[in-house]
Amino acid sequence: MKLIISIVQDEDASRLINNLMTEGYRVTKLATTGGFLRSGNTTLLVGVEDEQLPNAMSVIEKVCKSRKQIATTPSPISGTTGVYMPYPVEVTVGGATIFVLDVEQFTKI
Ligand code: 2BA
Repeated sequence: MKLIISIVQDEDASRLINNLMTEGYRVTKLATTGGFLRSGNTTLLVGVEDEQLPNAMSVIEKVCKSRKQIATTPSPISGTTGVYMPYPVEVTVGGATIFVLDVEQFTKI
């Protein structure tokens, strides 16, 4: 058995959950925050049998789109004033950041 940990954009989360559930997967949704942008994203936990992994991954790939986002990160531009200026940078976020872990044990009590 595998555990898919998939970090996706909030905009894609609802459709992804629907598609995964329609295909018979069980999903747990966590509200998470990215360390770099400090904005909300969604982490989905999906436990699957080994043979289901390729199909589950293809569902995620189909739904999750990459997008460009402007991030204003505090940056050390101090000049003579010593003031820190917000510095806008464009980053490409997603489609999905996916970790696949081996599950040692799965129990429901
Ligand atoms: P964030 O950390 O908010 O990162 C959002 C996007 O900002 C990233 O998109 C990437 O394009 C950019 N970015 C992140 N760190 C950067 C850096 N040090 N310098 C320049 N640009 C940077 P994604 O790579 O698609 O990541 C989307 C979200 O997935 C991340 O949100 C984070 O929540 C998660 N994530 C990505 N890689 C991860 C990892 N190795 N471990 C844990 N979480 C990860």
